[in-house]
Amino acid sequence: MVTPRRTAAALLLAALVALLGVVPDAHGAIVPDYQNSPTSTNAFDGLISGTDLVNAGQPSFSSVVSTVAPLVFPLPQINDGAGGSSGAFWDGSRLPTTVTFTLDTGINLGGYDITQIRSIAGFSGNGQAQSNQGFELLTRAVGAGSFVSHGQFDNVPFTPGSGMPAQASTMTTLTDSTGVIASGVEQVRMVLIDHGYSSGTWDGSFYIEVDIDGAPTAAAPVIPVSSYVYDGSGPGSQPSTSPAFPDTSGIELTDGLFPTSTAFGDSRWVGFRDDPPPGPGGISHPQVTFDLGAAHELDGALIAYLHSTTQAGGTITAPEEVLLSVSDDGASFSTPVSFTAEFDHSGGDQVRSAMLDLSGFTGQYVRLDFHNSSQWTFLTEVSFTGSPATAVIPEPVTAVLVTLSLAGLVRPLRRRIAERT
Ligand SMILES: [Ca+2]
Ligand SMILES: [Ca+2]
Repeated sequence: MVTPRRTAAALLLAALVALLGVVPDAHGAIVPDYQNSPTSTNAFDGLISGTDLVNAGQPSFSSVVSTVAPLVFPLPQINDGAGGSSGAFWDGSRLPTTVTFTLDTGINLGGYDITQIRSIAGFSGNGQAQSNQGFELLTRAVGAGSFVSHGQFDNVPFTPGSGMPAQASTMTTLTDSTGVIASGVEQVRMVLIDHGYSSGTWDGSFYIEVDIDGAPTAAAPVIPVSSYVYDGSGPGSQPSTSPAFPDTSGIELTDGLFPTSTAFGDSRWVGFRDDPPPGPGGISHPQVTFDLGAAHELDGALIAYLHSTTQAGGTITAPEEVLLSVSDDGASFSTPVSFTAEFDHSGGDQVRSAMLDLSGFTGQYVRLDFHNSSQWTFLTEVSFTGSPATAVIPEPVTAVLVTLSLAGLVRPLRRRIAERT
């Protein structure tokens, strides 16, 4: 069955919120630390990191963009590891603006655990007003369609005025009570606010540097596959491989071995084609069902395939669609879910991997139904990540529910019993 993970727990938590006014907070609480110097632009420059996740040149950094371009002092200086006047400046007419850092998820497919975010602002001349800073922090996890807000953090100690010192700086450091602000993160977004002193030369904020610290999110464990079959029970699906490119011993898809080249003749490829070939508008349509040995809460699937434009007349291509369904008993399968965007049809000859997001799927059996309008589909590896299915209700919640049931349910029942007697 397709059972959204923790649905029962979520419902119970919602009930608790309604009953007790408890606000569940899966990620703990952000711990902000606000500091400032009323006398120095460079008070915090010594803390600037040149090796944080978003520092220019780090392999974990992909890009930074802003919805409104800074004035004179350009955006790339916000993550260049340098202090002094190396920063990005938005005057009041350019605020609010949204700055989005994108982390590289080509290597670290699971995204990053964000442990600390530090923003340093400061300037000389009219430094105090432009050292004030404030932003809303948001993050987006790999595969998530939207951002999650973690709150707004204002560090606005200075009131502009004629007596303002020429130099000043502020530093906002955000950590989390759990140690991790967010997990599986692909993008970090800061909506920089206008702190309100927008008259004349006192307006805007000068951001010297933003450092984002963390580490790659640990990948979910790979689930050992007990066995798999080419069952061919789907409409038009094929019950076996092509005799020319067989699955030797029936283990080639899960033996962890990849072809050493893109040549389709490599024995580590398992090939499928429409039969009899070449069928007009033919399909290459294998269907494979994997037995994971026991029920698992799935996290993801990796499917390694061949895409070739130069061999066999360009008839070996990425699948156009994979339908995925799960089952607890190997007989009754869930309604198939379609994956298309994960398969790359661009460019030339490559061994490619598609990563399917399977969060929310639970089952012992996973069925993949490949659709391909090309003559051939070539596969080499399929693997799944996740963990054994367990009870989903956390202990503390269970304990509270027991208390609630005693207080809220048992007593009325006793009362009704008492009223009847
Ligand atoms: Ca940096
Ligand atoms: Ca800088």
